[in-house]
Formats: sequence, C-alpha cells, structure tokens
Amino acid sequence: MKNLNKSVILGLTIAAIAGVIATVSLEGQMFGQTNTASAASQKTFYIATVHLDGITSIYPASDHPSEPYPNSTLPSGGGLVIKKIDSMGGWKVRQYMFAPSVIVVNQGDQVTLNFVDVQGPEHMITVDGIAPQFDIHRGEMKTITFTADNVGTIDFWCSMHEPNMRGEIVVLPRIN
Ligand SMILES: [Cu+2]
Repeated sequence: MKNLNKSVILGLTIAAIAGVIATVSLEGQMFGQTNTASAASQKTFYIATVHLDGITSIYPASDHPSEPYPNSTLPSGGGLVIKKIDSMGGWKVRQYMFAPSVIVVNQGDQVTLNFVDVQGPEHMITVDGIAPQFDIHRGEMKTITFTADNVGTIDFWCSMHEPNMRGEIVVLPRIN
C-alpha cells in the first residue's frame, strides 16, 4: 500500500512537471517564439458556381401577387439576366455567383481551391496572378493550389458572367 502511494505521488509529480513544460511550450508559441513557418496551415475550400433565380409571373396566383415585367436594364456581361416572358406570363431574373465568394486565409498558408461547376453549363474562371483563365463544365471540379505569400486580396472571376460573378481571397497577416 505504501509503495502504491509512493508511485501515485511520483506519477502525479511527473504529470505536474509535464504540465508546466507543456504550458511553457504553449506560451512560447503564443508569443511567436517558435518557427513561424511551422504554424502555416493547409486550407482547402470548395467553391461552387451557382445561380439565384427569381421566378414570378405577370398574373396573380392564389399564393402570390402578380409582378409586372421589369422596365429596366441590368448590366451587360451575362452575369445578370432577365429571361423573356413566356406564353404563360411567367418570367425570371437570374444572378450567377460563386459560393462562397469570400475566402479568408493567413499569409503563408497552403491554399487549395476546388472550383465545382454546380449550375451553368460552362464558366471561364481566372484567379488573378495565380491561375490563368480556365474553363469548367457542369459536374467538373478544377483544383488550384498556391501559397498565400502576400498580405492583401486576390480577385477571382468568371469572364462569361460579368460584372458580378466575382470573388475575393483575403490574405490576413499571420498572428502567432
Ligand atoms: Cu460563370
């Protein structure tokens, strides 16, 4: 029994010392005393191509009021479209976009962007300074990898759906 107690006390003492060492090590990391390069992480994102559709009719329905066909012009470029009124009086407005459209990483991170074409038969995507224009078709995934070397922003866009199918990668300073 005595021996058991001694070994328990010894075990607790070792655990306490290990705890102190672990705490010191953690504080070292918090105050940036360790190698900052080792703190960079791998970040992976899936960015879908999507479109929002507002669907309505010039005629009232039991659960929806009538909506007149709009007498306005949206920017050209393909990203914002008003479909012609159909024979039943229905019409719709469409907006193409990336989801998500804002990506946040830290300087030094290894970044993987997986672009997935979910909606729209084709898109032509550029990631500024990272990937020259590439096309993607529905059901395809194209992967871009890079290291976020500089603090700032990196734009990406689809040239088939201007001016609004755009996104931004925000590279924040690394805080260790
Ligand atoms: Cu597009």
